[in-house]
Order: sequence, then C-alpha cells, then structure tokens
Amino acid sequence: MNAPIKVAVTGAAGNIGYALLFRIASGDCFGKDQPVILQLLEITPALKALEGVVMELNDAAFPLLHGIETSDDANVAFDGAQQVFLVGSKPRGPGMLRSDLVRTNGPIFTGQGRGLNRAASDVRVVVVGNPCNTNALIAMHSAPDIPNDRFTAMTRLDQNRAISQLAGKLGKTAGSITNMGIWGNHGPSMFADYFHARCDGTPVAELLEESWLKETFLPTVSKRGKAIINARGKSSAASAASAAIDHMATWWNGTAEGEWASMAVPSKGEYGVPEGLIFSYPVTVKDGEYTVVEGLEHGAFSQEKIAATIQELSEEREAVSDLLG
Ligand code: NAX
Repeated sequence: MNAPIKVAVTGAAGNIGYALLFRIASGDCFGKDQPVILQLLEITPALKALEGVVMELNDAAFPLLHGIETSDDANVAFDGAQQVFLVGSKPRGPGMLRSDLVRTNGPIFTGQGRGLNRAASDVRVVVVGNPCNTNALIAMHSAPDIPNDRFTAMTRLDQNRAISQLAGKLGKTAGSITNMGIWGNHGPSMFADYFHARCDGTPVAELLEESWLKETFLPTVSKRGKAIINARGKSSAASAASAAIDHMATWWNGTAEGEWASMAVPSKGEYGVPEGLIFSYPVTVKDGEYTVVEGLEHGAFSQEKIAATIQELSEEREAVSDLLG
C-alpha cells in the first residue's frame, strides 16, 4: 500500500462535493492501492452541513480513507495538498450575466490561489467552479510559487457529454468513441471537435450526417447543462463529479495509447491561442505531465469556432485584468 496523499476539495458541502468525495475516498480517482487524506474547505456558514457529510464519509468505512480535515481557511485546507479540486464558488443567480459571474467569483480564486502557495511542491489543481477557465487563470496568477502548468480547468464533462451523444446516435457504447476533443472555454462558445472523433477507429464524420452533427449534436452538447437543470430542477452534480474524477485520474494515470483527453490548460500559444489563456485542448498524459496534441488540421468551420471561443475567453480575461496583477 502506498503512503496516503492529501487531497483538498473546496465547496465540499455542495452538490458536486457530495458526489465527488465518496468517489475519491473509494479509490475511483487515484486507485485502489492509494490511501487519501481529505482536506475540505467550505465557507463558515456551510461548516455545519459539512460536518454531516464528514459523518457520512466516516459511516461509509472506506479502507482507503486515512483522515478528514475541515476548515474555512484556505491556508489550512491546502497545506501540503497534492491534488486539489476547486469546486466551490457562487452559483449564477437569476438574471445574472456571465460577466457578472466572472466578477463575483474572481476574488474567491485570488484568495485560494494565495492559499495554494502552501500546497505540496508536486500539487496539481483542477478548477470546476464556474467560470472555470477564468477562475483557474486567476488562481494561477495568485500562486506565483506554483508552476503555471499545474493549473487546469475542467472540460471533461463536455467531452463526456459529446461522447455520450455520439455513441447514442451510432448505437454504440461510450467506450467505442475516442479522440473527442473539446476546444476553448467551458462556456457557450466551447467547440466539441467532432471532425477528429472516432468510433471504433472510424472518423464519426464519415458515419453521421453533417447536418445532424452541426445542427443537433453541437447545440445539444453545449446546452446540456441547461437541459439537466430544466429536467432535474438542479444543476448537474454526479456527472460533473464523475468528470472531475476522470480529469484527475487521467492526469494521475495517463492516457491510453492513441487516446486523448480534454483539459483546459495554460496555452503556450498552440493553434494561435493567445499565450496564458486557460484553453481546453485535446491532450495526452504520461508520467503526470500533459502535452497538447499538435498538428491537427482544422477546416474553415472549426477555425471559426475556435476563434469565437478565443474571443470569449479573451473578454473574460479582460474583465478580471485587475485580479491578475
Ligand atoms: P453548490 O452551490 O451546490 O455548491 C457550491 C459550494 O461551494 C457551496 O457549498 C458553497 O458554500 C461553497 N463555496 C462558495 N464559496 C466558497 C469559497 N469561497 N470557498 C469554499 N467553498 C465555497 O454548487 P455545485 O452544484 O456543487 O457546483 C459547484 C460549481 O461547479 C459551480 O460553480 C458550478 O457552476 C460548477 N460546475 C462546473 C461544471 C464544469 O463542467 N466545469 C459543471 C457542473 C457545475 O455547473
């Protein structure tokens, strides 16, 4: 059995936290031979609810769970943390614009970024709380002691949603679909690149009508979060937690030969994206390091989509420029 690793989760008493913590503690993320110590961060008014979640985690008697700490102080929750899930943030209220959300949640991530300077030297961070790409950007700028490439944001849920739609249409299971890359923002402009996706090795663009891919598939994937709220009365939680597990498990274990995963990572200018934006690309992962897949060709339609998502992320960066000092 390995030595325990410290895993920090923010927003731990929230909807996603409730699904996520049990999966981490059961070994779904870091493996069945990897014990974990959970370090949970919440705002002060939610600490009571978090106590109940901790009771339930204890009652599940997970053999891999070697300890739980709770705090409302980021310096405590992130102390020595090796794997960090930044889930906590304020949800978008009625009538609130995306730009308002960027401004409302931005300051949370300056404080948490500063706290992350106390994390372990091998820390790896995924931001789930929305707007996740720009929140990751803010946290990265607030944590100068941590290499930039340790900050990522989650577009794996978009990837999983895209895979599920393609598999359903083709009468296959999700495991048949590979190379499904999400480009850009986890936001309305996100581009699910079906041109490079494959079903049992065959490009899906050769198997499905272009009209369905453009007019049904793309909008279904990008509006899926809203459809779930309409049906369930609450936003996606278990699927979001599952995607966060997939994201960190891929970073921990690597990608299979020939396969990609979508991760929003600090751009080094690949594919003409402005340097420093937290941009989702298809990546491969080996030995805990990710590499953007290079050399993919994009036609005019894809280039237009990628330009639009660059624009959206650039505007978000501009809106929080005072937090990036
Ligand atoms: P909830 O509102 O259920 O939970 C959020 C939790 O965060 C609450 O318990 C709250 O007390 C806590 N919190 C707020 N400010 C905090 C702070 N400064 N420090 C620590 N904790 C804090 O939301 P939930 O459904 O769990 O969603 C969490 C976030 O994930 C939201 O921002 C949501 O928009 C985002 N999502 C991101 C997705 C993605 O694909 N990247 C998909 C799902 C989800 O919409």
